[in-house]
Amino acid sequence: MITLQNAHQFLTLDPQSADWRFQFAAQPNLIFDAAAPVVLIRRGYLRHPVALASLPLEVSDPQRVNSMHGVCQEMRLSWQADENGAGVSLVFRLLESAPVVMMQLKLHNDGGKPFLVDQMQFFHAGLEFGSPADSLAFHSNGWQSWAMTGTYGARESAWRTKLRFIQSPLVENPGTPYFNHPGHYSSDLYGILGSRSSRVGLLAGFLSQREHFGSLEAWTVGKPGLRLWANGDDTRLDPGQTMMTDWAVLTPIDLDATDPMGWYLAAVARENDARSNSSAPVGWCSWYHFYTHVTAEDVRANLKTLATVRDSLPLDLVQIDDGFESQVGDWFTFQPTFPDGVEPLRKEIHAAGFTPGLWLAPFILHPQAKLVKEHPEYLLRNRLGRPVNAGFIWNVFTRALDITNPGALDYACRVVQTAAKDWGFPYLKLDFIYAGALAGVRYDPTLTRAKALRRALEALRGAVGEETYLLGCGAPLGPSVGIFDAMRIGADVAGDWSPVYNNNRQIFKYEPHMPSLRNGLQNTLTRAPLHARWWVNDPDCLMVRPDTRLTLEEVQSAAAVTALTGGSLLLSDDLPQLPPDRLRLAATLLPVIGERAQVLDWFDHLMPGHLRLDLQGAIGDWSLLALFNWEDQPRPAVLTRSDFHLDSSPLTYHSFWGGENGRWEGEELRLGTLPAHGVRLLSVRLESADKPAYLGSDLHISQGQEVRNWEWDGMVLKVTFALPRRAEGFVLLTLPGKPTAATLNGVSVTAEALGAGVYRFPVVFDRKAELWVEVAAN
Ligand code: 9PG
Repeated sequence: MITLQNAHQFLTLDPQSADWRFQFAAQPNLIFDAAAPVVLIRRGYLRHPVALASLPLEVSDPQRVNSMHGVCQEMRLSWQADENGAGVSLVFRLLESAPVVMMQLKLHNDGGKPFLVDQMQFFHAGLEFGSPADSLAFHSNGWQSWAMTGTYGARESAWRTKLRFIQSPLVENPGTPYFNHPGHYSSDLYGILGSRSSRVGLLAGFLSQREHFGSLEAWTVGKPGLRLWANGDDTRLDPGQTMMTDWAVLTPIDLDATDPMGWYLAAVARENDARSNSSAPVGWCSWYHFYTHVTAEDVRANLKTLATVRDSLPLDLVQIDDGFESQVGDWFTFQPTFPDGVEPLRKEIHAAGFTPGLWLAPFILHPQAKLVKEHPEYLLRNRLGRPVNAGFIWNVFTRALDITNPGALDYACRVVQTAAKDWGFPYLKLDFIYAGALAGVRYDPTLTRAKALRRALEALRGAVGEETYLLGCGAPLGPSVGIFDAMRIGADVAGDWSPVYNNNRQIFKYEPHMPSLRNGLQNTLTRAPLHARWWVNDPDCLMVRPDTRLTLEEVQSAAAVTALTGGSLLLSDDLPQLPPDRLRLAATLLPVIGERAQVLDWFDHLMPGHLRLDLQGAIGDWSLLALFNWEDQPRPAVLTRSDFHLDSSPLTYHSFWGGENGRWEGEELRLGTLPAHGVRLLSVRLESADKPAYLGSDLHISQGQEVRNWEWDGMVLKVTFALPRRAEGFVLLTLPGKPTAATLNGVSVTAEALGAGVYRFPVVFDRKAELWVEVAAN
């Protein structure tokens, strides 16, 4: 046996079979037993593994090496090339500073003939957690923006689209198998198999997807296990060439840590030079009211309203979505409803003091696009020479560009460059990016799908320059890190809770990736940890208008999820028609909090329902707690301290939309009924006995960030409010004595006593206000 070890972990390798096993020092019950790697290649029509077991293996002596993630112990396994020249090697690295195993596979063609690479499998491993099999769960990550992400319990089946050739091309990685029976799961890029009882998980995944789309398979039936591989996509490896995988990693996860995936997410950001300093867009988008029927006049009318209501609703971005172009694929000609194209609108948006944004879909084609007829050679095709299906969208089966064809890539680059440089848009939403990575026969057969996509994305970024803000959408996640400033991380929202098509709700109810508020919120919650690490998360638009099929409670849940997960905030209603109460609801989210909450039950429920965001400010420390009810019927609103990781200190609370407030002493806090799909959003803080405290407000969703300054001299409390807008509402203060006098900006105000030392002060101000309260000695 050969061992490689450090303070965090040790790996043992059988030099005969190349089977390996490792354990982490801090998780002695987690045992990982892996079989030797498997490399599948094709010569002609025959797919076969490189026969590693029968080839001489050389194992290097352990070495200490530097990597961008820290110092590692490294060991190299090199197999002699087989009779056709296929030579495989595997590198192990154990990180010294953290319990992390890194791995890379290499495949070299030493022979005289090319072969095709089907799959490079790192391991097929059995796992032990030292806890009952039915406590196991698997966290599955979807391939691209819209693809569902969440944790399945051992008895649950993964959600999978039933709309095979209609939806699958969009959301499923052709290299990943999808299962829909209990106990068998798959994932893209990363996945976590863990135990809900022992609270330990194992994350397996890739640090990048510049070379391959890496996939995972997990099972909880029989002996639980994991399989991890890089998809070769039948890419040709020519004589003398080497194919190297992205780095794979294995790392144990404390499921209850405040930042369970922290190491991994930061490592991916490092590995790909993520654009993680970009600011979160705040604005308006045309899609979710006007859809493809949008006109230049609609955009103008909304721009006018945005300017008019700016004092109470300060938004910045005005993004024109799909509907201006004459056809998806024909980007230089326009619909009659945009008679002068989009450049004049860009100027008007600029002149009004907003940031203009434009939607483009550079890799996908409407079958009737002129480009299809003019350049049939640009189309990605299958083995039979037929254009591949990029999914059923806009009520047609769409086509994709072969982005390895220089002419096609050049066209895509010209499209984005024209929008950025000639039309002058500083913000572009690049949609349907997956279309560049569909399975097909490519112009350049030596590029994997991931590599082809990564190169094309780099070319697009090069074409628009560093300064253009790029939002990715419908995009495979891995190759996008480092390219996009912001990324859609879930399905489209819609004016319906669950998916509907042609008025049919029942058939589509469990479609996991189709537009619907539920599907949008699902990933906004489960992919929240990616925010401000890989990019700015885009949770999709917040629809607040009253004339959808959404209840007020559903709109509040959407607002709470959007505000607490820290990503962008885009409204998408027809603003001239928006009633004042809904406008106010949206305004309370401004300015955006910009921080991401902990999703406490991310491993325990498919759709997590517990968020906690700890905040600090002039008023001290406080927390926002959100309890959601994702069930289809109302249930009692019961918050428990253990669910929110709170100790037993006495707390005070105020519920943002419900208005309930008071003390929280015991384990549970019962707050009446939580409607279906509704939320209780509470601010809670430690009770302070003899000093004034800020209990909450209805001015801003943070219930505290609106306070710039807080001064208490024992008799007078001075509170300074600052917001980038008008505000009207109330604040709740806990006072150690009766307020004898109070003024707001010098004008006397009267507090309402709510009992137990709590007083409600009406406030109305524009940007800034001073509230002075004289408190009687007790
Ligand atoms: C414009 C829209 C909006 C939206 C994008 C994207 O058929 N489909 O499954 C499907 C999925 C998503 C989709 C359209 C169709 O929406 O996410 O924000 O820009 O394109 O067409």
